[in-house]
Amino acid sequence: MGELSVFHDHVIVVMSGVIVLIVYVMSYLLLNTKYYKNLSEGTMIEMIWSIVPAFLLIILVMPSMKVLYYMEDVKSPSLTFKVIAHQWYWSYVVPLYKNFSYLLDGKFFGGYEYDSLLEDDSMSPRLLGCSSDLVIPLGVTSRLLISSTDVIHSFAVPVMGLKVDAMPGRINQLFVNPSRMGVFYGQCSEICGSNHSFMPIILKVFNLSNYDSYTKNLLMELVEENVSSLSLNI
Ligand SMILES: [Cu+2]
Repeated sequence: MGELSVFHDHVIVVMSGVIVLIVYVMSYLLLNTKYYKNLSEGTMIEMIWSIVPAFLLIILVMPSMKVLYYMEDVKSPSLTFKVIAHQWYWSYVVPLYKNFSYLLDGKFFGGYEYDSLLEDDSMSPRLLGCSSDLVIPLGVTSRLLISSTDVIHSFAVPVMGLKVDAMPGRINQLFVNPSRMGVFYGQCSEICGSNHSFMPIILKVFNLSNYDSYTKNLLMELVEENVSSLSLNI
């Protein structure tokens, strides 16, 4: 997202120069009452108005391609989160404590799965409250695997520069390495049916120690649900 922001500023600077020049030349020509009736060609000015725009396009394309490839680049993630879209809610599978898998009462658990539905809460803006959030750690490269069970949705958290379609039968991936803690809002961004507007996303970034205790709590919940007699000491 930082790279995208820098690219945006770069484009704004170049485009402002172009717009000022074009508006100046156009208004100058419109207001001018004199003309040179024998003028039919001018090699030098034609060279300039061909080469300068081509050069400007190259200046715009180079950083654009850089950001594009950087976004698609496969980093080496420490954690993997699964995001599954449904009509009309999200479900998440998040890694367990210390990114381990656990065998509880003979059942294998590689992650904690839960649903996140629209739910009004006083903290969130209207229609952006969720019954549960996606929590990721600060300063760690995480991978989000995004898919869908019914129709095409789109997982989008604009402030983090995240947006990818959730396609049924297909897995898309996003990488995120947040540089600050906080609560970040998103929504489904592909018209997916009548309740399309009612499947918000809350992405929370915790620092590592809070993230550790959060995943520990998830594991304890899993243990409580699945282990009847055993007492685990974690
Ligand atoms: Cu959707």
